[in-house]
Amino acid sequence: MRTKAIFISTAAILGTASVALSNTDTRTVTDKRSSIEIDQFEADAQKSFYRIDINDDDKIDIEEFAAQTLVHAELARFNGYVTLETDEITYIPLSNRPQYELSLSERTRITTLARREFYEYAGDDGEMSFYEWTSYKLADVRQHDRDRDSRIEGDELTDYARQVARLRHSGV
Ligand SMILES: [Ca+2]
Ligand SMILES: [Ca+2]
Repeated sequence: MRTKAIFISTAAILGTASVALSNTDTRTVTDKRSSIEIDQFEADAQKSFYRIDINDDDKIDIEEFAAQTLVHAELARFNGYVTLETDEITYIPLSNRPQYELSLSERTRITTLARREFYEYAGDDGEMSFYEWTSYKLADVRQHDRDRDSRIEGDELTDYARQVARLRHSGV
């Protein structure tokens, strides 16, 4: 059951990603001066909710959450960048393209940490509402806004991309 849920989520999220990649309205954030406003991350979080809610019950459960965490980490490593879907598609490159194939132990580490993270935001009902999901995503983004200027730029962007790819700071 669990394997099936993850498989379905992977297919759905990858399906959307390939649509995103064929979109011509794109930009890539490549240099230190480039920045993304936190509002843009919020738009991305809102759009992604419906993709991640595979069974369309307007909640993200722990399996959907763990699956999206793993899929986004794999996609970021495979592509060498993180995709942000706002009015346009924005690519945030990883500083060094990592080895994308995840070992079994790394997959286990990522999903175990994701499950733990899930309950911090899901509340007592053990499910994430639309609001809880966007709050979780924005809290994650704000952690990277070290100078508190409501923009993610330079090293903040790189660190954000590494976080989505679930790379450890020591590098992989
Ligand atoms: Ca759901
Ligand atoms: Ca900032």
